[in-house]
Amino acid sequence: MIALNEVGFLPKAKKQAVCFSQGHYALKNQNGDVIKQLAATEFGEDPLSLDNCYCLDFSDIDMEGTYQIEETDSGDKSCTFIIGRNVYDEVMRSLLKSFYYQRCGVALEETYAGKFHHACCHTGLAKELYSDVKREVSGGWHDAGDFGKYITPAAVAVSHLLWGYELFAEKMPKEFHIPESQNGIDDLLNEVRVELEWMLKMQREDGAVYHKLTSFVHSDFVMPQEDLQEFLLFPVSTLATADFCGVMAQASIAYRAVDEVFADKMYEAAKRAYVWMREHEELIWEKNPQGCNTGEYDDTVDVDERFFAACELFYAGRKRNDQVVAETVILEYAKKLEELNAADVLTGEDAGKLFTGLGWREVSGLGAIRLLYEKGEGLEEELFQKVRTEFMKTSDSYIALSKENAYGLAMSPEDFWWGSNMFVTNRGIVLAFASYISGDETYQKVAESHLDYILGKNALNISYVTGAGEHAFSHPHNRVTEADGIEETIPGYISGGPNKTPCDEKAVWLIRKGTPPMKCYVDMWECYSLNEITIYWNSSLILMMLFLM
Ligand code: G3I
Ligand code: 9MR
Ligand code: ZN
Repeated sequence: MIALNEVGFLPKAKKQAVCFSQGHYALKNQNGDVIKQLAATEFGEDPLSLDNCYCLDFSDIDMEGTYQIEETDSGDKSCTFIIGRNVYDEVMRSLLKSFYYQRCGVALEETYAGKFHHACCHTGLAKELYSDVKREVSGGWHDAGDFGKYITPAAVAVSHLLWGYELFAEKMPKEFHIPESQNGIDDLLNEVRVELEWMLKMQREDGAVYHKLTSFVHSDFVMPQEDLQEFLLFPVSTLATADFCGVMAQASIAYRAVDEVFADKMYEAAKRAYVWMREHEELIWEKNPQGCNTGEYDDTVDVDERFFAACELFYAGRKRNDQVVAETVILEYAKKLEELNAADVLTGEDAGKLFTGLGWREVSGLGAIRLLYEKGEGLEEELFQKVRTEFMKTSDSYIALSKENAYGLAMSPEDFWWGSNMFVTNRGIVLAFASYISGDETYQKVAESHLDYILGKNALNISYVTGAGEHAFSHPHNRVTEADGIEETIPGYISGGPNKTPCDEKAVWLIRKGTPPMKCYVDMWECYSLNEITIYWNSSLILMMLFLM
């Protein structure tokens, strides 16, 4: 087995493969001509896979073309792959298009969805969980392989995508064949608006935002239009309200140039959320009631969400000469985060780190990216330097960590939780952004390994993106792909990936105790704790790729 990025490499990128014996390796072109003999460097036992690994490097080859690596004694071959400037264009397009396939409350027409078209779903009024209040809250994207819609992951997905647009609009396809295409606005903004419009409906008149909108229990594996359960509005939370504030402020910046009315509407919504958030400084969030099994997005620390909200609204306000957030508020939350970190209270991505969380539970990194991108303008130099120092410190620790395994990943064996692929892509973003602000390419080079891993350079020799690469996974835990009766899987979805503590019935049964973290995965649709898809895993991969393209 020779594991590498099955889609291929940009000419300028680092190019490496992992193999499992000393052997004799040759890089061959399409005609079978040997382009280069590759020496295998022994790494030793890799702590993430427990395999004895060897590394091959052919970074110096930058000629565009189709290639393959062969072990000449055994005839063992890698996938064929491409070196080319446009090598990721198609994957990027399909990753972006996936959000269209997640749309709720509308029919997916054949013109845009092709064979994956389906009728309109989830259009009834939703009822507040503990009252008879009903609201019209249709629209947006299904969160994942389930049909629920949750504010905190939605905010994170939108934020990733808008950063992609703010930093790299020119690298994104202008159109990806959705109903709004050719309306004069880039499709990224068209598609993201679908989610933003839904989020706006989720805000109460007093500014607070409902935590989620789901049925009481997950539906069976049916098409969305066949799920006729009532959607419920779950109690407002400070987590959802702060995240909403942050992302609406951010979006008010991104949409200003194309639709001022919409931008103003979001800005005002962000302000109302902010006022409510400041009036409720204690965490408000409820666990699922007994019997309810839809996503909890459980989080008992809302300080990072508040930090994100404050950073975005501060800069959105500055851009329109309207100061709502006092500089001291950002400082206040930054200090609280430091205290929590010192007390070891932060979990998940943020555990032991500061200002780098980019997942549904930890969003301090979203606030930090804004603050660093704006070079701390208008803030005390000390605050800016603190955030920058912590951000770079974590990036340095990621470089050190990446040297400990054969795959060059900023991952430790402990990091392979449910959704480990997002840990990989979020860390890739942190590294790439460290290069972006420091001008030091070293971080970016390490980030490249993270893309390689997702696209096939891993112990299972599998690409975690549907439709991308020879060994792409194809049985996601996704109600639509299972229920549509179509053989082909919708392309452009990243899997949650290996999970050393799986908890769905099938995976618990299949993954034997002691399996190395990187191998705790099977491509089976039943395994939601290994193989589901979500909007925020897709958005994270998109943002990471844009940095690297
Ligand atoms: O990172 C922490 C670690 O610090 C801690 O020590 C450890 C102890 O349990 O937990 C780790 O957190 C894990 C977390 O994912 C990491 O992001 C949790 O164990 C794990 O349970 C959690 O899984 C989440 C899962 O829901 C269950 O809550 C996934 O991240 C999250 O993506 C997933 O989201 C689901 C929704 O509920 C419903 N819709 C589909 C979606 C995707 O599967
Ligand atoms: O299918 C559901 C998946 O989308 C969620 O991530 C997961 C956690 O909320 O729950 C899955 O639904 C399972 C339910 O929790 C328990 N019974 C089996 C369901 C999947 O077949
Ligand atoms: Zn729906």
